[in-house]
Amino acid sequence: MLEAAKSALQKAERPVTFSGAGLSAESGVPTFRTAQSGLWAEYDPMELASPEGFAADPALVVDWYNQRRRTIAAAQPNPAHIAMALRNDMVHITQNVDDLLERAGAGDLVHLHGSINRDKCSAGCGYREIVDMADPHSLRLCPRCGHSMRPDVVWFGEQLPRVEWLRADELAAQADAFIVIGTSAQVYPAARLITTARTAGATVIVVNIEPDSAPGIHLTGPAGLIVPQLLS
Ligand code: BV8
Repeated sequence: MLEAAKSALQKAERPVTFSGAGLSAESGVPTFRTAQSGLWAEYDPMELASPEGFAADPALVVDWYNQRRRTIAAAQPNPAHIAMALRNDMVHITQNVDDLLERAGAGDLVHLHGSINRDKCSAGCGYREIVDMADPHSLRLCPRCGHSMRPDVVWFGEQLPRVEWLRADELAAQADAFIVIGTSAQVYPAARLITTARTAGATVIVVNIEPDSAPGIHLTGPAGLIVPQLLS
């Protein structure tokens, strides 16, 4: 399977990667759905990553993001991030909000669900700020308009950023190789990109620790081991 995938990639002129939480798992960043450990065990991430959750308890949601920020700040890009960063002939679409691909040196990135290393005004006045991930602010007010600041990520029930979504949809429709790395493909509309690419005739290559029956070339195993073999 690896040889078939490598040969398809060699022929590809418009290869695109599409990644999820499994890409960062080996860096020690918990995947979105792993049971929340310790303090957060009793909370549902789907609740916390939502406007309703933030409205109900903004300080709790900010603390949850800040714990994730500290984990990401202490993490290092793994060999999969580094192998992807070296392939600057590829565009990397990611559902991940961490900055590990940037820290690995990746150039052309499309963050569909925003970035956890930024805060924005919750009232939409446009104010944004880069966050010190190792020592993030607790809940605070927007210096421009006085409303609460919030993480600059896309919550459940929120629209994806228009420019990024349109670009990702276009890339998936034109890709001739679409490499799906570490995602359960449960969240829409992001997951729809896989169908878009497949329908448009791309070779879909799936890298996941779990076997999968969807059409495509499946490379089952950890991204940190397989992605460098695939992309080198
Ligand atoms: C929207 C940022 C329009 C925040 C995230 C019913 C049916 C269908 C859709 C819906 C529905 N009800 C509601 C919806 C829409 C909803 C949705 O899709 N819900 C799902 C859960 C059913 N979508 C939305 O709300 C989206 N917006 O639809 O807007 C709209 C607007 C207004 C009103 C109506 C409609 C917005 C979704 C964005 C949510 N934000 N992240 C934050 O991070 O805090 S989603 C978040 O979860 C991630 O970004 C990612 O997208 C998702 C997690 O998925 P994965 O990345 O795949 O991670 P997961 O843990 O699931 O899987 C890990 C995978 O890796 C596994 O397969 C595992 O086997 C593998 N793996 C693990 N380790 C490794 C590995 N693989 C390789 N190597 C390893 N080492």
